[in-house]
Amino acid sequence: MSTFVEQWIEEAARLTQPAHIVWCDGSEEQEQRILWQMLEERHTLRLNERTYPNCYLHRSSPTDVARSEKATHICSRSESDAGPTNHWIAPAEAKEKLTALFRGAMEGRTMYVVPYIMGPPDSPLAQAGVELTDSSYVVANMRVMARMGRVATERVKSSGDFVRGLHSLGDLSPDRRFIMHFPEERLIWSVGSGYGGNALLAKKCHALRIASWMAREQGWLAEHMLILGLEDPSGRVTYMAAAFPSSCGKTNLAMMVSALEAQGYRVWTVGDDIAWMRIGADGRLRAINPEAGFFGVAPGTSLSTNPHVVAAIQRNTIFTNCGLTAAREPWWEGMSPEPPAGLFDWQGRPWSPGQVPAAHPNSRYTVPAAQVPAISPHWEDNEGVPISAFIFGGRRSRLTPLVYEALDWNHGVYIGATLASETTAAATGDLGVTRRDPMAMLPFCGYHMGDYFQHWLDLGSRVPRPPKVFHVNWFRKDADGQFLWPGFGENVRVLKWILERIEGKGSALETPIGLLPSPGALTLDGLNFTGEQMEILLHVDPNDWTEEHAGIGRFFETFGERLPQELLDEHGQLGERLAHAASAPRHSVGKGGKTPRKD
Ligand code: OXD
Ligand code: MN
Repeated sequence: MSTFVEQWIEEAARLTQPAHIVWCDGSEEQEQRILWQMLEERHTLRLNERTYPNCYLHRSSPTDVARSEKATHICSRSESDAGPTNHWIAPAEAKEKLTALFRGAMEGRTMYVVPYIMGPPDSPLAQAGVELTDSSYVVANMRVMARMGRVATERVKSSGDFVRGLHSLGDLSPDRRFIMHFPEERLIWSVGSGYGGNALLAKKCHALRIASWMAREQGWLAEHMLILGLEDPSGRVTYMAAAFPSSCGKTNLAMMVSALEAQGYRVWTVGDDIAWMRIGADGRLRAINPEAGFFGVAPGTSLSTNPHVVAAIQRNTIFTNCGLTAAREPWWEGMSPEPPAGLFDWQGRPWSPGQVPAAHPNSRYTVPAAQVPAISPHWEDNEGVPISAFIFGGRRSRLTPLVYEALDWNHGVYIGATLASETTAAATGDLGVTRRDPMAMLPFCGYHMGDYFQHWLDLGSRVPRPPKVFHVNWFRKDADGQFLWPGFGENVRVLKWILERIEGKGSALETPIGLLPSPGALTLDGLNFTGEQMEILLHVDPNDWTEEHAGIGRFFETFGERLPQELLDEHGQLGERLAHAASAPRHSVGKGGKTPRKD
C-alpha cells in the first residue's frame, strides 16, 4: 500500500513521463551528482576552485530572469477569495490548461523528488513540503534554501500534511509559463520557468502565498519580512521584522555591519526575506525564518555595502546570471569600482564597458544562512525570536521621511497597508514606477488583500504585547537627484532610535503622518551631516501628503466592501490631520508646531 506522497508522485509521473525518478536525500554524495548533472547540461560552470571553492555560476534562459507576476495565479475556488490584487483562474480550468503543458514534459528527463522542511525541523511553526521538479538547478538551490532531504522524508511519508509542488521547466517560453496556487489543496503547479521565485516552490509559492492563506485560517502571520536582532551596549538583543518590496535592501539591512559598533550596537541576522510569526506563550509575537539560505540580489553587493554576505559567498554558493571574470570568478556592477579586464556578461558573451550591465540587474547568489558571519545564535530557535517592532519601508525619492512611528497598532496597519515603492528589477515589468505594495506582500499575499488587512487588525487585538510599528525610507533624494541618507551600516542609527522608542526613551514629535524623531534624537555623531540635510530628510509636506492621501483613497476603493472599516477610519483621521496642518501656518508642520512626545 503506497503512501499519500507516493501516490501523488506516481500520478505526477504518469502525467509528465520522466525517464527516472530520484528521491533527494540531501546527502553530500547525491549533491555532487546533481551538481555534475548541472554541469553536463551546460548552463552552469564551476567557478575558480581555489578562490571560490564549491561555487557555481548558472546562466538562465535570457527571457527567464525574474519572477513573472503576470503568470502567477491564485486558483482559489471562489474568485473573490483571490481578491483584486491577484490573477485568478478557476481551479478546474487552471488544471486543464497546465495538464496539457505538463503532459510528457519530463520525457527523457529525471524527476527529482525534493522533500523539505521550512523552519527549524522541531519548531511548532515548521512545515513540510515536497517539490517534484525536472530541474537540477532547482534541486541544488532548494538544498541551500530549505532543510531538504532525509530530515523531511519521514514526515512527508507518515502524514499527508505537507504542501505539494509540481514543477517543470517545460519549454521555458514566457507564453507557456504559469505559476498556479491552489490554496485550498495546499498545491502549487509551476511550468515554464527555472527562475528562483517561480521555480523554488518552497520560497514565494509555499512560504508566502500558500502559507499566508494557512496563516489566516490558523491565526498567525506569514510575511515578506527580514528578521534582525539589534544588540545594545548592555548585550541585550531586541528583534525587529521589516517588510520592504523586493530589491529594496532587505538583505543588506538584515546583515548590516553597524556604524555604531564602537558604541556597542550591532546587528544579528535571523532572516532576510520571510518571517512566520505566532503569538507565543509569553504573549509576544514570535518569529522564525522558515528558510535555510539567502537568495540575494548580487548587483551593488560589495565589501562596503554588505561585507558579511561578501564573506559568506566565497564558498558553497550558486551564482545566477552574474558576470564572469577571466579568473573564473563572479562579478557584478558595484562589486569593485572598475570592471576587471576580460569580463564575460551574464549570457557568457565577451563584455566591454559602455554596454548593458555585465551582470543581470536581478542576478543572484544562493548561500547557506549559516555561512553569514553575523548569523544570530538564535536563528534556529524552535520558538522563534520575540518581535518588538515592525518596520515598513519602500523606495520613495520624495515624500516619506527617513523614519516615523505609527500612533498605535491600527495606524501601523494603515501605514503597512498603504506602503508604496518605486519598482525594481526583481520582477518583470516597468522599472521606477511607484506602486502600492501593501506590507510588501502585493505579489505574495495568497488571498483577498482586504481580508489580509482585517487579519492584521484582528491579530493586533489578540497579541497581548504587540510590536510597535515604524516606517523608514532610505531612498529620499534631494533636488539634484542625490540620495540624502548614506544608508547601509548607517541605518543602524535609525534602528537605535526605534529601539529607544520601544524602550520608551527616544523623543519624538507628532506630525500628521505619525511620530518623527525630535531634533537631536537620532545619533548622528561621526556622520558628516548638516542640520539642514536632516530637516529635508525628516520634512513632512502637507501638500504632498494631501496628494498621497487622495491616491490612497483611490487605492482603497479597489478593495470594495472587503476593506476593513478600521482602515477607512484611519484614512479619515489622516485626512483630518493633514487638513488641519494645511490650514495652520506653514511652519506648524515643519518645525515649531510639532508636539514633543515621549511615551
Ligand atoms: C525575492 C523577491 O527574490 O522578493 O526575494 O523577489
Ligand atoms: Mn523577497
